[in-house]
Amino acid sequence: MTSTAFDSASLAATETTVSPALALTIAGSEATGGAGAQADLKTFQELGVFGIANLTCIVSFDPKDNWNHRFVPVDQQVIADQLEATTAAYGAASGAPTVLDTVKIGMLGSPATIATVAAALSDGQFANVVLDPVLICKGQEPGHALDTDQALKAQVLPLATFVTPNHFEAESLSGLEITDVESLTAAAVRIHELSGAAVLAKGGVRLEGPDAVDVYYDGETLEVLSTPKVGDVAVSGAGCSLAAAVTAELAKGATPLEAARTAKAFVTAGIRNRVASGAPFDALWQCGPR
Ligand code: PXL
Repeated sequence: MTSTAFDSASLAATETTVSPALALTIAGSEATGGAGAQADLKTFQELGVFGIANLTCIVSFDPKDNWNHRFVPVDQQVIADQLEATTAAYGAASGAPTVLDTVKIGMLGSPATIATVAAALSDGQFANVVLDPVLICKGQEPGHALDTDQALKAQVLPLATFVTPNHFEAESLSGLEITDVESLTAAAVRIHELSGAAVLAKGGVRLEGPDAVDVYYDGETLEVLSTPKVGDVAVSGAGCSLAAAVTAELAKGATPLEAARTAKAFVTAGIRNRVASGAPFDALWQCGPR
């Protein structure tokens, strides 16, 4: 006989009329469940938000090739179909009791996908557009990656209301070298000037010192968010989960600064409770805060 955590009789008797906040992630699938849409949905669920995922690509790490990414794009029409279905079900004209107005953008992976997604975002249906500017994918062909980076900067960055670049992405988007909190701050200010968005620039384990330092800047408020580092190695899914937690909090009505603070605490707890595997990196576990 199998046992479950739930009592099926009392579950069947439970009914709720609460209409939860909604959030969409437009992201890639990462097959092992650490990053990508899987991390986003787990984060949304953990933070009490009804999660929706529209997939842009499927990434399978290759254990025979140093765990590099094998990247397969989803057909453009299929991406457009997912966006159409989601908008019809939850968009402003859908008649849904709670309207979907918050989206997270994760890995897009190709100029074609960037054009498809930018077109869907440009009608202004989303009040909150959280961009995790995933620029490089291990194992991607460099020429292709450069085209993708340029398209992301030109077409999606201007639509974002909140951006969460990591160390590498913040250097690439700002054109500045980042070696310490001061240069991370300068990069956050520059990316705000370029995009108009609130920026949470992540130093993570990349900056020296005992603390994992991120810088928040929205044009008015500058805040350095700092927590003691949990180990010195980056954990898979930390960036995705941080941006997803920001997204979930914005969907529930938090201010951008409140969302950044909650997301930092959520990810720190998830890193403390990380999951090990046969891969050479651990994965963040979203149930950490429980
Ligand atoms: O963590 C960045 C990321 C985002 N999205 C997908 C990924 C990865 C990294 O592996 O595979 C789909």
